[in-house]
Amino acid sequence: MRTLNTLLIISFLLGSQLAAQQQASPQGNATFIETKAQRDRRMSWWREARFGMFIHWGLYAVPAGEYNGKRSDRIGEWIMEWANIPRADYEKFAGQFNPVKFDAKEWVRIAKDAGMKYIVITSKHHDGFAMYGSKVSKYNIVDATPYRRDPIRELAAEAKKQGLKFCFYYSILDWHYPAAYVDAPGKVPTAGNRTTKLTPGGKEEYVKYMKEQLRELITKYDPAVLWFDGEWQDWWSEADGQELYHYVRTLKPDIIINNRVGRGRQGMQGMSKTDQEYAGDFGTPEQQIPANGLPGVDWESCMTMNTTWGFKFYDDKWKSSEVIIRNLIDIASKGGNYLLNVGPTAEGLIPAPSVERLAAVGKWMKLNGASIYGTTASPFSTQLEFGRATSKPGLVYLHIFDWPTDGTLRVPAWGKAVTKAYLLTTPARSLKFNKRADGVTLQLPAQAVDPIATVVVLETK
Ligand code: JFZ
Repeated sequence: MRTLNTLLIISFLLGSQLAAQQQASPQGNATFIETKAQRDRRMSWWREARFGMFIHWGLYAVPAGEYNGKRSDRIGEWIMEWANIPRADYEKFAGQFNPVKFDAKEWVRIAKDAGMKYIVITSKHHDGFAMYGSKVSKYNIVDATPYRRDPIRELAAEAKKQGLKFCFYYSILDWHYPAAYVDAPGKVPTAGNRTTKLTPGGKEEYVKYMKEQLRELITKYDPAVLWFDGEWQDWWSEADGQELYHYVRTLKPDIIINNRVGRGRQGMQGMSKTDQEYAGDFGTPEQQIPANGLPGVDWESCMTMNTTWGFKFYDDKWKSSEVIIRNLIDIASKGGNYLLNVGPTAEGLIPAPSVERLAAVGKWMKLNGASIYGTTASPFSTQLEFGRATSKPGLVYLHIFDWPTDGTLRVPAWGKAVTKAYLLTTPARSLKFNKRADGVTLQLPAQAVDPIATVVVLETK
């Protein structure tokens, strides 16, 4: 009955934006009513974008992976957990957080030049510290740091100015909220932990707090996506997730919300379970790329460039530009988005190795972006031996990772006839091709144009 009432209120509030047809796909929302056409419209910018920047920035950038001389292989933004730091001590990082070198325009330029179409930044991570000027908690960058400014306001304005979508990460797990405590062997009760407990009555109070912060975030900065996290607490249920999903969509009907709002996520693999409908619009594989895409399922792989999300000054295990570019292609060929992370320093700088790699991706995207943006998954039934493929109506893009030594590329059949073939960078020069029973062969130049990935375009009918 409560659900029915809520639905009636929502339908009333949103009027014709919502139709009375329940979405019933694995990614459907048990919580919000819209037609497939409405959902497709809401998701369209995100599906076309294919590539975004994740930014993990918070107080953890101050210790930068070292506490009392102790370092760890663990991720930097979890230092309050792995170094067992009591709340009162962790709070002291706020007094040392003064990112005077932060330059919103430069951050957005770095993302844009890399070919990224959206930015997702941590508004509040597990440590509970708000990176924006929050009125509901003094534990925020304006009120608790010498910086006294709101970098999020500047970043949101700059992203919009430069034509990128601006989005928020928000953690449900909160190590700083007074009602939250840790009950684990060897652990300080106010330190960070994978899971927390809440004092009696604490949950209602905390949910109210989250909702107030989310209202601030949505009304002040107008984010295009809300990327929840930290949902794996035993005090957080799927019903809670659905309710929160509903709340956020009510504040901004066309917003997009990830599946970590509820309990549908299948671990780090990240896709939603299919035994029932779960809250959330897209799956969130973490540090991995699914072996295959799933037709009709929206997903986004988030990945680091080294081995941490939040800045650690000694993490130098950087992925090469080649790996990063091929990951982007691999993900697009499976119908997903790539959310690639940077972890800025406490001074407000994106680390130079990240900037260099993003510039290399941008150089490739400038020439080859047509084979990524607005594409859908590979039309081939098996993975190609030489690389990957994406498609658009009437077009197939082949991404060649391994250049054939004899100059002949063997492409398996996929049920369409090729009418023309050329390299994406030289469309005026056609490539010779031969139709065969089992597909088509193409005559390529002797050398790869780009050893990371050369793109061949096939026009089809
Ligand atoms: C989460 C965060 O914990 C992490 O700090 C980062 O923000 C990443 C993008 O998302 O990663 C996870 C998710 C789940 C678990 C651990 C880390 N888990 O279930 O233990």
